[in-house]
Amino acid sequence: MEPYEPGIIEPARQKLWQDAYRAEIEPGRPKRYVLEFFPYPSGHGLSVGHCRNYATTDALARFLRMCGYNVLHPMGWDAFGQPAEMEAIKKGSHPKKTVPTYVAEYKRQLDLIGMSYDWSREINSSAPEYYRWTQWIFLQLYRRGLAYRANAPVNWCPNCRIVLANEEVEGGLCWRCDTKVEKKPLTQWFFKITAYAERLLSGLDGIDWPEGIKTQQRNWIGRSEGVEFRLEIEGSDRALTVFTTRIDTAFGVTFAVLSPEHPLVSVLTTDEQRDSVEAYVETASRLEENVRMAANRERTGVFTGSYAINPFNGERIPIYVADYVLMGYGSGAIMAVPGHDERDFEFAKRHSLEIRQVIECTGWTAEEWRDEYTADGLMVNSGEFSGLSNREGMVRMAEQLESRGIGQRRVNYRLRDWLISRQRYWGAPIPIVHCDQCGVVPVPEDQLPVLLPDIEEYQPTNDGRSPLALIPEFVNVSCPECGGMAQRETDTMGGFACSSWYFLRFADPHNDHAAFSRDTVDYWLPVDYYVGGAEHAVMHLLYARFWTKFLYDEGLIGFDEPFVRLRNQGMLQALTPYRPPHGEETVKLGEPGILVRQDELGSYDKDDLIWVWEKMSKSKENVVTPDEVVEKYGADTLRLWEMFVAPFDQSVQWDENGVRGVNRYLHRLWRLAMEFLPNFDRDWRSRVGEEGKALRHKTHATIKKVRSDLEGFRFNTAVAAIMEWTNELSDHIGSAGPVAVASEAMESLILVLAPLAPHITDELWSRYGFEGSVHTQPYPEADESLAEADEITLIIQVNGKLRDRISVPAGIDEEEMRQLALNSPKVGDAAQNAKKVIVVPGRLVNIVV
Ligand code: ANZ
Ligand code: ZN
Repeated sequence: MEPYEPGIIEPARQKLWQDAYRAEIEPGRPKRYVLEFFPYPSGHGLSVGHCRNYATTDALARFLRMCGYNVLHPMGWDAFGQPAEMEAIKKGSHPKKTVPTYVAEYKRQLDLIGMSYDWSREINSSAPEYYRWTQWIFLQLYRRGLAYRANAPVNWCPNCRIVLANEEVEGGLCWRCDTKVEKKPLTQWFFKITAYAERLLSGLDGIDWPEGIKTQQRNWIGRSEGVEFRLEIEGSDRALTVFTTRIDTAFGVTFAVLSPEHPLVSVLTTDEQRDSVEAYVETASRLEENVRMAANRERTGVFTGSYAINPFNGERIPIYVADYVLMGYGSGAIMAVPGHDERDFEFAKRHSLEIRQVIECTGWTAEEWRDEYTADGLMVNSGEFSGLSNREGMVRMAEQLESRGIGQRRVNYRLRDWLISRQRYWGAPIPIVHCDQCGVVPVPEDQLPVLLPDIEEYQPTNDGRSPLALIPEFVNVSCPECGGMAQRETDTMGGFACSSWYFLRFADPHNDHAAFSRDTVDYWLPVDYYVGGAEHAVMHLLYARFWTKFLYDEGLIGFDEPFVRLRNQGMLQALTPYRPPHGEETVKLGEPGILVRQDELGSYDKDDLIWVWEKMSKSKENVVTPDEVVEKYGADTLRLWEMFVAPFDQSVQWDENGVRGVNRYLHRLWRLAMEFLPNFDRDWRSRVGEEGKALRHKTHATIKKVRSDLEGFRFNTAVAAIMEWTNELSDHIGSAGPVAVASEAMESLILVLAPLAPHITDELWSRYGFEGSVHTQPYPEADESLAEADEITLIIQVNGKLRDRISVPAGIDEEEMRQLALNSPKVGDAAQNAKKVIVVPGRLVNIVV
C-alpha cells in the first residue's frame, strides 16, 4: 500500500489551490471576513509560535467557506514603521531592500503551511499606492480639527535617537532597546482621539471581545465622573481649579496640591518659599510619570506659602507643590483629603498636616491608613450635609457649587491624544507644507502621495529632526496656497496609522481613485473574526476603532466598530537553556519557571544545564521554524497539532512528542482510508439502514459537535472528537460492520477534517474518486435524529474474538449487557462454560472460557 507522504502530496495540493481562494462580491450571499492581525514581516521569519494563529484562523476560514459563506481571508504587510527600520539599521541594509525579501520569505512560509489566502489582495503599507491613502485620511482628520500640532515634552530615546510614543515607553525604558528615556520639548503632530473617548468606551459593550481586552481598553480610557470647582486664593484675585471624584469629602480638605508643572506655581510661591519650591520643581521635572505615581513612593512636596479657601466652610488651606499630582490629568491641582485618600494620608503624615474624618466607617483612626476609609458611608463633620449618605451628599454638594457658579460636574478621561509624529525616515510623510505666509497648509489631495524620497542615508539624526529634513529637494516646495517658498513637514507617521485602516483596504485593495469604495466596504466589513495576540490590547485596537468611528462620521463607511469578534491566541513557549542573571552564580532549583534539568539526578551543580519555558522568540534563541516541522512531519501535522494541543487562548509548550502523536494519527487515517478504498460504496445513502447504528450515531454526533466547536473557537476539542470517531470507524471496519455505514463515515470524516488538515483530506477526496477539491464541498450536516440516537452497538467477544454485534439502548446497564451477551445465539456453548464475563460499559462484553 502506498504510504502517507506529506512531502509529496502537500506541494502538489498547494499547486492546485493557487488562485482558488479569490474572494468576489456576490450580492445577497452572506459573507464572513476572517482576518489575522497585520503582521510586520521580520527578518527572522515565522516560528511555529506564529503558526498557531495562522493555522487556526485558516481552519476557520476554510470551515466557513464549506458552510456556504463567501469568505474574505486576505493577508498583507505592516511594513512601515520603526521595527522594520531598526532591523534594517542593525543589518546595515536599507528597509526598501530588506522589506521585500522578508515579505517573500513570509509568503513562502505561509504557503508552505497551506494557508488559503486571497493573495490577489495582498497589500503593503510601505507602498505609495497604499500610503497615499493613509495620507489622505490624515488630511480628512486635519480638515475636521482632529490632527493638530502641539508643543509638548516628548519621550526621547538617546540610543535610538528618536521620539517615542508613551505606549512605547515601558517602565521608563525604550521598548526596543531598554535605554532610559529622557524628556525633550518638540512640536509634534497629534490625533485627537480624546474627542472619541466616550464612544470608544460605549462601543465596547456591543462587541464580542475577550473581557480582559475590553477591561484594558476601559482602564486606558479611564473615565471618571467628578466635579471641577474653584478654590479662591487668600489675598489674591486668582483661583485654583481642582478636579475631584469625591466632592462629598470636601469638609475633610486640609490642604491643596499643585502639580510641579502647574502654571500658578511660581505666582503662588511666596518669597520665603521660593528657593525650596524651585529646587523641588527642578527635581520633579527629571522624573518619569510612572515613577512619580508609583504606589510605594514617598509622598514628597513643599509648601508654597499661599492658602486657598474651602468654599464649603471658609477654612484656610495651605497650598503645596507635590509630584504625585500630574499636570496632564484633570486640572493639575487637587483638594487633598487625607482622611479618605491614601496618597493624601501619607503626605499629611509626612508633613504633619491635619487628618480629619468626614465619612463614617468602623475603626477610622488618623494613625494608620486602611483601605476601608475610601468606602461609602454616612457623612460626619460636614456641616449641613452631616447625616446624609455620602452618595446623596455628593449630588447635593455638586448642585450647590453649580448654583453658586463656582463649579460644575465633569467627566474626565485618562486617555491622552495620540502622538503620531515620528522623526524617522521609514514611514508615510505627513502631507503638510509650512509656509511663512500661510502657516500650516495641507497638501492638496490631488498631489498625493507625498512620496518618501529614495535616499541611501536614512539613519535618524541625533538632533531630533527627521532625516528627511536633510534633503533639500524634499523639503523645499512652493506653497500650495500662495505659490511662495515653503517647506514640507519632515515628520513621518508612526506605523499605527497604517494599521488603523488596512482592514478596509482589503475590501478594495487596488482602488486608485479612493481609499476604498463604499460598496466593497459595505459588503465585506466589518471584520467578523479578528485574530491575534493579546499584546495589542490597547494601542492598535483602540486606534483602529477611532479611525473607524471617524470614517463612519465622515459617511465613508456604514459601521463604527471594525471588529465584531476578537480572539487572542495563547503564547507558545519553548524550552530554553537558562542563563542565570548577570552576576548570579547559582540557581535555586524549583524557582518559578525552572522545570526541567537535563540531568535529573543528583543535586544541582553549576555546570548542569537547566531548562526553562520561555516565549518562543528569536531573542531567546529557542525558535522552531515551520520549515523544520513541515520537513519532518508535514504541514497537516503541524496545523493539527497547533489546534489540538490546547484551547486557542491558552499558553502552550512546544512538545515534539505531541507533534509525533498527531503525525501518527494522520498515518493511521491514511492507512485506514487507503485500505478501505476498494470497498468504498459511493452509493451508501441508498444502502444505510438499521444495522451499524452505533457508528452512524458517532458519525452524526461528531459532525454536530465539530460544527459547534469550530463556530465557538474550540478547535482542540473538535480535533479530539474527530480522532475518537476515526477510532470507532477503524473498529467498525475491523469487525466487518456494514460497508455502507463505514462509507458514510469515511466520506464524512474526510469532509469534516478538511478545514483542519487541508492537504491529506484533499488528496483522499480525489483518491476516493470525487470531482473537484474537498474544500469546495458543503460541510456535512448532522442528521439530528441520528446524532441524538440512543442506540449503541454492543460488541460480544469470546476469549477476545468477535462473535456478535447487537444494537442496544445507549443507557443499558451492565447486568443487561451481560444477559444479552450470554443469550446471544452466536455465543453458543461458551455461555455455559464461561469462567469470567468482562463487561466494558457502553462498549463490549468479553466471555472468557
Ligand atoms: C479629593 C479626593 C478625596 C479624591 C478622596 C479621591 C478620594 P480618578 O478616579 O482616577 O479620576 N486627582 C485629580 N487630579 C489629579 C492629578 N492631576 N494628579 C493626581 N491626582 C489627581 O481620580 C480622581 C481623583 O484623583 C481626584 O479625586 C483627586 O483626588 C485625584 F477621598 O479629590 B480626589
Ligand atoms: Zn503660503
